[in-house]
Amino acid sequence: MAKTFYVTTPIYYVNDVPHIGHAYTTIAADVIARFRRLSGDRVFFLTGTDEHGQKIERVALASGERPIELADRVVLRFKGLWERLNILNDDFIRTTEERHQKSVRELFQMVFDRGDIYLGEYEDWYCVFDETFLTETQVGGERVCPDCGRPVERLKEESYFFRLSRYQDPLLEFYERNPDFIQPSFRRNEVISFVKGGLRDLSISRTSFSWGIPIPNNERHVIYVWFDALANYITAAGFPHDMERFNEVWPADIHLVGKDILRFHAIYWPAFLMSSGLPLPRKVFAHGWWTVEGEKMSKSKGNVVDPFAVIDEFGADVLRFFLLREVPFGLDGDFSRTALIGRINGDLANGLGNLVSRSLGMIEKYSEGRVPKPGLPEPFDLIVKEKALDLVRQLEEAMNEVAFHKALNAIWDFIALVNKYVDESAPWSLHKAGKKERLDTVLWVLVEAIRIIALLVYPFIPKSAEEIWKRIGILEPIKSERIANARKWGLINPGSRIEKGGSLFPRYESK
Ligand code: ME8
Repeated sequence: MAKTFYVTTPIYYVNDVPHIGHAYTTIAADVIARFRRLSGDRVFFLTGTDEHGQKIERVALASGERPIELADRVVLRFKGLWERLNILNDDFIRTTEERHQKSVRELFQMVFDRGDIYLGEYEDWYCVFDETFLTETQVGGERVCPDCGRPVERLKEESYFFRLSRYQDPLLEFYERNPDFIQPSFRRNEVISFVKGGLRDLSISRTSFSWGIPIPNNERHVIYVWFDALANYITAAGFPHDMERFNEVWPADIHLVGKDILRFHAIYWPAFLMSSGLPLPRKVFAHGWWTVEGEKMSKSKGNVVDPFAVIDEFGADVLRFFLLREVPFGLDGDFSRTALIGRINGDLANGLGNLVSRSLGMIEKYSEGRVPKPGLPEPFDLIVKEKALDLVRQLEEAMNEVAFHKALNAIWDFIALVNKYVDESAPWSLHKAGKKERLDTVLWVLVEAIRIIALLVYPFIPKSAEEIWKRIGILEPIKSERIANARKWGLINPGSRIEKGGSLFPRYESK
């Protein structure tokens, strides 16, 4: 039996409510998961929340709550957002759950038994916001975090260390043998040169606060929040409570992360796993960073985009579509109202929406609302057919590269072609001229093309795809359809009743 396809998002910190950056990663994972399910794979799609650590403890304290109260409150915001975005995750992990605490202690013990953990003293810098240890050189004279720019703190405390230095060569060999492990490739090069620059042993426990998982046999220490957090990926797969399932699900096929946390996933995580003897994930894909109207998103600037507000105004599918269509996956992008409205009016309203509404409108008008029976095809019909059948191949290729933008480009090129087919075939003139058989053929080709489009856009804009599916008269739910049927031409049944319906994607005025 084929292995379950396992896709993950980062687990998000509960110190803050979700914004479009978090939505981005989770939407991308959902698209992969839906695409895989359509392709017939068994899928395990995991997301969740990262609830321990000094940052969470401090933020809770500042708001007069216990850390778990803060977590219990914020986790609802994340779960609520995933529901509104139609995210179909198979599990949701919270690091405060018992199954996870057990898993972290077990992993720690395995690494310890391997001789990779020793007690020492940490004396250097720490960024609480990024929960990351930093050296003198990294913080510079200004004493700020090179990643987030916030002031860092001086630490001097007893600490357990992980012998990361021991894994420098094994990691380099692993990257060499698995050239696709880190994607995109320019990120891979960054990681490799970082590792070649030398790896210091990593502090993996803290004593100066208590909100975390205590170290087995030395409860004064809590386990470093990144060691804790990364282990979520194996916990949810069944480690160590259900090893049969674990062996079926693990390793992860893809960890999706933002570029900010690639180092943790591409260096620390594989090193912990190598040490414990567990298999390594197959791929870590780091996507880019969103700015807003050209500026870095930040609370102090007050420009953080609330995904709930975007969904209220434009709908979940629009947000899903925009984030994956606007920017090549892997590169940075800019979120702006103008760009968003441009995509809605252009791609969604004029492109897909218009194609569906005019095609179904003509069937209503010229064919009594039923899919007609086609006659013999003409050359342009055959071009549409050929392009439609080639689309699945292009989509699969793009999805294998995790290139959502390429997938959407291919689909929207096809939509443009079919819109052109409508213009050139001019069904209204065929009707006027009484060319019934030709008219029927054109209308049939249109429904067939729309069927394939609906299936292929389903992972990206599931609600709209479902709606189109219903309107073209297919009774079985789209989610139980298989992508293989997008490789077949002629599946739509003449005689099916279509439903024109209202506008799928209303146009917006850009202010
Ligand atoms: O780092 N643009 O959690 P986090 C794009 N708990 N993506 C963004 C973004 C932006 N402006 N801002 C955030 C953590 N993200 C850890 C992860 S995993 C074992 C532990 C996304 O709440 C992006 O995926 O800070 C980034 O990696 C993640 O949110 C960071 O979320």
